[in-house]
Amino acid sequence: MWEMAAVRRTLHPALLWLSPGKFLAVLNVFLLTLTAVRADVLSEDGAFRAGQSATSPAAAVARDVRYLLYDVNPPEGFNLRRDVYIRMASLVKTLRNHGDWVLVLPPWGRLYHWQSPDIHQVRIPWSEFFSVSSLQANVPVVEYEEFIAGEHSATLRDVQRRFQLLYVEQASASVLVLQNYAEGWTDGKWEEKVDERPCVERLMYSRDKQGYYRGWFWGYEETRGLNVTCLSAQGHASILAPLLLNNITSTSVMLDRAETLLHDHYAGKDYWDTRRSMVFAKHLRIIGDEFRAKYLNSTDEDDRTVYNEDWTRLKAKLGSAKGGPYLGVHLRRKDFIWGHREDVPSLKGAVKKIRSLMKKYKLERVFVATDAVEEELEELKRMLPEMVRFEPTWEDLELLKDGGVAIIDQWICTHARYFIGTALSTFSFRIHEEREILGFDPKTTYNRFCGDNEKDCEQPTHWKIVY
Ligand SMILES: Nc1nc2c(ncn2[C@@H]2O[C@H](COP(=O)(O)OP(=O)(O)O)[C@@H](O)[C@H]2O)c(=O)[nH]1
Ligand SMILES: [Mg+2]
Repeated sequence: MWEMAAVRRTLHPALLWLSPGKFLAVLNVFLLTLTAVRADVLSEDGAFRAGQSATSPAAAVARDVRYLLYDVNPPEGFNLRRDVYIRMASLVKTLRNHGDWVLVLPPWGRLYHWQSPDIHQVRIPWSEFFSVSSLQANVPVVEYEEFIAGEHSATLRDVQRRFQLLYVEQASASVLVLQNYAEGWTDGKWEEKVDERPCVERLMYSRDKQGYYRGWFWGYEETRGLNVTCLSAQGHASILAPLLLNNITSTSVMLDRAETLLHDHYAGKDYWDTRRSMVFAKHLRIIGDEFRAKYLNSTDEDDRTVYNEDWTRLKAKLGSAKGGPYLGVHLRRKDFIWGHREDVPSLKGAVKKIRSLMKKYKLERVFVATDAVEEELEELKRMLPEMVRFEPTWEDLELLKDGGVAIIDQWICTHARYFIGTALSTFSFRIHEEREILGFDPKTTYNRFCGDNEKDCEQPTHWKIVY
């Protein structure tokens, strides 16, 4: 890092007096030197001197840091992606037993469900949805923008953007595209394994003229892959550790289709540590809390849901949370009803259940989170006129984005006296976990609607926190 501090100090004045042509030439050499050797420093007079920082211990240390990047199958939604983060955090913890690895947070964007028109929803940093310092208390993470800024000065980065001299070593990774085995399980036997294999699906990366791989890369056009390999993988996330440690030499490695890997230990301590560290961004919690107070007569003191920002200190006793005087409902529609799933109710069936729960728990208010289309929403309002919904104005939506609104919906459902969700929805599952963290009685949490004609309506599983 010292090396770059020196660059930052000297680059700026040196550039000011250079003519554009000369400037570009110098910059070009600068970039090449940085990328190829990274051991050269710019001296006071703007010339290059090689070899200085190669002896600097700080630089040597900095070079030892390795970065794990990942991405998920494009059609997957927000809440499965949150689950994949847990798997990757677990892998990074394993890698950190052998070296200094950092997890790079994949920017949010281009999600299928984020359909609000006219809102720019790509390259969204995690800080818009989560408290990054809370994540960091679990495992070292870095936002993507910080990662590409990395060892390069802000000045240099701006210059690169302006002149489109795009190659940044930091932003290039060996890309490993994970996939299942083409042949499935051999002999019907499950075993954990990883092998380099021909790509099963069409590769979503293509080579450019310079020989680098272009791909989605969260909408960052300057990011490229140095090489792309398909890996068939079957097993828990950490089975990749030996390969990443011993066979891959690039500083940064990206796992695409990371959802292929399973949890190291689902619902174990490490799982829950990571899950608990995924604290929602403060501004979203505040908006949710204000809404609860204003429309649902719900405050943390009355509801015994006092939160601790420091997740490492939040350890609520099971059954201690009371929750606000309202029923929380997550009613997943859209693709869940298009498939005519038999475990999803009709609106009429859902309203009937809602009314019976309100009666049973003596609740006069009901908060409904749903992705229902406008038509269904109108129908729902007709049948359940008293329902309360969080309805952002366009200005709010532009600020919070679809992801922020979804989190606020989840936060409000989390604080309800009683919650009922939709079968197999990861959106509902995340609410279960959040309520578990706050210390709700499991009976008030692990509930789901049944389909109108569903015979065996199995209720969700209670996963207890391991502290
Ligand atoms: N605001 C809001 N968005 C929702 C709700 N239900 C679904 N969505 C949107 O639809 C997406 C559903 O995808 P996903 O997160 O994968 O959950 P799943 O498909 O239900 O397992 C969410 O990420 C939201 O963008 C809801 O109740 N409120
Ligand atoms: Mg989904």
